[in-house]
Amino acid sequence: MSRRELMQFCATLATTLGLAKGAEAQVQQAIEHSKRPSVIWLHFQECTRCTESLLRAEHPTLEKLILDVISLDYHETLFAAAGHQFEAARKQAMAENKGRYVLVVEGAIPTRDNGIYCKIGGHTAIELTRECAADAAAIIAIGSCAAWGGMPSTDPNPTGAVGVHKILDKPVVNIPGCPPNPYNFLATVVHFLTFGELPPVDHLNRPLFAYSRLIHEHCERRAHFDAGRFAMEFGDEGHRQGWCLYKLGCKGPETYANCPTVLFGDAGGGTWPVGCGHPCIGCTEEGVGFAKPIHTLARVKNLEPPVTYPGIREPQGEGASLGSAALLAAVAGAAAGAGAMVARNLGKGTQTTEPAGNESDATRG
Ligand code: FSX
Ligand code: SF4
Ligand code: F3S
Repeated sequence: MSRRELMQFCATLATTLGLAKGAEAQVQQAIEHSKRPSVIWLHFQECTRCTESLLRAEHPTLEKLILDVISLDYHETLFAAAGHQFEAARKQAMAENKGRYVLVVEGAIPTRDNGIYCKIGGHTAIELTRECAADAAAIIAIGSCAAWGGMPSTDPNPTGAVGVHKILDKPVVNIPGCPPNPYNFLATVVHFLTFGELPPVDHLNRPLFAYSRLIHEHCERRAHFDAGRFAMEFGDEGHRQGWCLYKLGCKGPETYANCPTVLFGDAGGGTWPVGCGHPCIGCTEEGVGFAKPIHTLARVKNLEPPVTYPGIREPQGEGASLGSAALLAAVAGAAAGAGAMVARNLGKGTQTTEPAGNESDATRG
C-alpha cells in the first residue's frame, strides 16, 4: 500500500470509528508497526454476500487488506487450497497464533439434530466454532446470520439456526447486516489492532460507532418524513421525487445502523437501500429484518430531529457544513457523490405539493 493509500485508509477508519481528531496517526502507527493479526474466517449457513461485500471495499482493496493489514490465514471462499491441505492451513494458523488470532464467523449455526445440517471436513459448525474460538483473542460474528440467526433462522427455522454467541461462552462482537458494511468490519479489526481491544458495544454486542443511531436519524429523506411527504406506491410521483418511504414499509425508524452515512460499494452518493428508492427492510435488526413483512409500517422509536441537518441559524463553526459532509463522504470513498447529495439537501426548498393519493395527516406509527 502506498503511503498516500495508507493515510487515506487510516483516516477513513478513524472517522468510521468516531475517534478524536488526530487519532488517524495512532491508527497508522499501529498498522505500520504491529504484526499483522492472523484472521481465521469460518463460513456456515449463509449466502457469502458478507465476503462479497468485503471484496468490494476500495479503501483498501481486499488484496491490500490481506497483504498489508491482516494475515488472512483461513477463508473458505478465497483460498485456492482445498480438502486436507485447506484444513491443515487452519490447524497451522491456530497453532502458530494461539491466543492471538481473530476468529471471524460468517453464517448462522444450525443446532437442530446435533448440528448435522452444516458440516465441513466431517465436523459440524458447532464443533468447528467451539474449536476455533477456544484460543481466539477476539471473536467477530459478521452478518446478521452469525449475529442473531438472520435469514436461515426465519420462521419455522427448520435447522434450528442461531447466532454464534448462543453456542459460545466467550464474548462475541456482532456486526449485523445482510450484508453488513465492510467498513464496520474493517474498523472493528483496526480498533483491535490499534488499542488491543475490541470497540465498545451496545446491549446486543454491536459496536457503538456503527449501531448507536437509528437509520431514520441520518436518512437523507428525513425532511420529507417530518414534513409528511410520503411515496405511497413504487413509481408514483412522491417516489420519483425522492420522498420518504415510510408508507412503503421502510424500517429505518426502528433499525440501528450507519448505512446512510457510510454507504455501500464505494460508488458515490445514494448507494444504500433507501438512497436507491427501496425501503429499509431492517436487515441489521433481530425481530425486524426477515421477521416483519416489508409492507408493514415501522414502529417509530425516536422522533428527535436528525443531527446531520443544519438548524435555521447555526452558530458559526458548528453544525453541518459542506466540510463535514465531505468528511462523511470520504468514509465511503464517495467524496463527490455524497458531498453533492448533502449539498443538495442543504439547498432544498420547502416543497409542499402533495402527490396524488397522499394523505395530508399522515400517520407516523
Ligand atoms: Fe447472512 Fe453473510 Fe446475509 Fe448473506 O454470509 S447476513 S445471508 S448477506 O452472506 O451471512
Ligand atoms: Fe428515511 Fe425510511 Fe425514515 Fe423515511 S422512514 S426518513 S425513508 S429512514
Ligand atoms: Fe439493511 Fe436497512 Fe441498511 S435493509 S443495509 S439496515 S438500510
